[in-house]
Order: sequence, then structure tokens, then C-alpha cells
Amino acid sequence: MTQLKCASRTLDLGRVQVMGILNVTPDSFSDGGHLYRASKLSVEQALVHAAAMLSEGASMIDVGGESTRPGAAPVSVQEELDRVIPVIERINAELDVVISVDTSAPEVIREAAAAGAGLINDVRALAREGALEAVAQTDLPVCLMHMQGASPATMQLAPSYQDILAEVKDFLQQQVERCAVAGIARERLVLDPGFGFGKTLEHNLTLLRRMDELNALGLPLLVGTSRKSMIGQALGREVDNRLAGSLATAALAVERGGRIIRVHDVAATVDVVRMTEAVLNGCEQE
Ligand code: 7PM
Repeated sequence: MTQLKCASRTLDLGRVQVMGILNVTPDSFSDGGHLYRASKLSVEQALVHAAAMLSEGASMIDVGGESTRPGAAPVSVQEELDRVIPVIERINAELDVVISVDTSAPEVIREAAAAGAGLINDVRALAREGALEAVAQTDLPVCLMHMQGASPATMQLAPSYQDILAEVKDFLQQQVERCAVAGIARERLVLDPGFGFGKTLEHNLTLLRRMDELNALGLPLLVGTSRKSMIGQALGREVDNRLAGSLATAALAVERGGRIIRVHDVAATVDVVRMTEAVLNGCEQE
């Protein structure tokens, strides 16, 4: 079965793994404003949240310091470093969990690896100058995500596809080849269709319905639909009422071959994942 080597820890992708989302952007705490610095308090809050998700069954924690919200203001590299590095160091020192870092910046990739990160998660699929080389110089795995449009700031302006599955698949295949050329071993790659990144509701629904077609790429799939607007739009729910909708997409993603499920609500998702796996595989393997 596929093992993913994440720095000092190894993940068994023979079972579906749940990745808990840990936001360290200022809007996720009460600091507000643009002069945010990782205070002792915010690092402590992040550690408590990470520990809670670990106890609920997450095996990975995704630390993100850059808001990827459509239309969000760009964050300086220094600000991103100030937000995420102290949190990665603290979690690495205190908890037995794989730390993923949601970043596109080569400086953050390098410093996060040195601070104990176990996986690089880049919504821009290493498109930023120097990012591919930065990952190649570590031995960490990397998640390559599909996005239509150059950045989260513009991606939702007019999403358009002839055949979304074919286009997402071609894009991801091209990124796999680009990584091979840069010397990033295939065993280090995780792929992600990028729900909500340059996609309408109908695109997102089709992408999930036909996600099994991406298994032909032969690499583990990471899926992030948790609380996203596709659920809000389909159900008419605000962001704080999207748990049931998120769980439905998690079950469907597991059925279609998703190997890592990225979520806010870890405990409920772990139950859905275990139950879905029990139905798919039987209960022999515990
Ligand atoms: C605001 C809007 C804040 C959207 C955060 C988001 C993914 C990701 C994100 C994903 C991978 C969210 C997104 N989404 N990384 N980072 N896959 N690999 O809803 O789908 O979490 S940020």
C-alpha cells in the first residue's frame, strides 16, 4: 500500500487520512488588521486547536498563513513567515502529527521544511518563481492543486471549461511531468482537483461526480470541499451551517478514491470516512 514519507513521519495512504485545517490568518483570530504578528497567545491558540483535531483523529494539520479567499489582498512573504513558522515549530515540538503548510512562496517552503513541516500544500501547484526548485531541494512530498486563473484574486471571474475532468486531468498530468523534470520523485506527489478554485457550482458538482477519472493518474488524491461555497450554493446555507453538506461530499470523495480529506470538522469527518471505508472494504482489516 502507498506510504507517503513526510519528513520524520510516514502516512499510510492505504487508509484514508483526515487533514485538519488550521488557519493562522489574522481574520481567523481577533487580532484583525494588517500588522498581525504571531503573538504568544495566537501560537498557543493554534496549538490547542491542532491538539484538538489530532485527538479527533486527524493525522495531518494544514497550516495556512495566506488567505486564499477569492479577492483576498496579497500577503507579504515576511508576514506569511511570521504567521506560520512559529506555529509549525510549536506543533512539531508538541504533537505527533504531520504538518502540512499551505503556501506558494519559496522562502516559506524552505523555512517551513526547516521548522518541521512534513508536506508542502500549494494551491498554485509550484507556479511561483523558485517554488519548484525550493521543493526539489527538500525531500518533502507536495500537493499539486488545479486552479483555473492565475490566482485566487481572479479565479472566480469567469470560470469556463469544455470538459472540466479532461482539463483538470491534463493540467495535473503536466504538473507531474514538470516535477519529474525538476527531480521531484513521483512518490512525493499528491494531486488535488481544487474544488472552488476557478469553478462554478456546476463545475464543482461535475468534478466530484466524476472524480474517479483522476485515479488514472495513479497518484493519491487530496480533496478539499469543507464548508466551501459549492455547499452553500447547493443547499442555501451560510458558512456556519455547512457540516452535513460537507460530510456528504467527504463520503462521495472517499467512494471515488480520495485518500486525504481536508476539513474543518475533524471528528464528524473521521466517522464518515471510517464508515464509508467499512462499506467499501468490509470490516476484515479492523
Ligand atoms: C477562504 C476561502 C479561505 C477559501 C480559505 C479557502 C484547498 C486548499 C484551500 C483545497 C488544497 C478553503 C480555502 N482550499 N489546499 N487550501 N485543497 N490542497 O476553503 O481545496 O479552505 S483554502
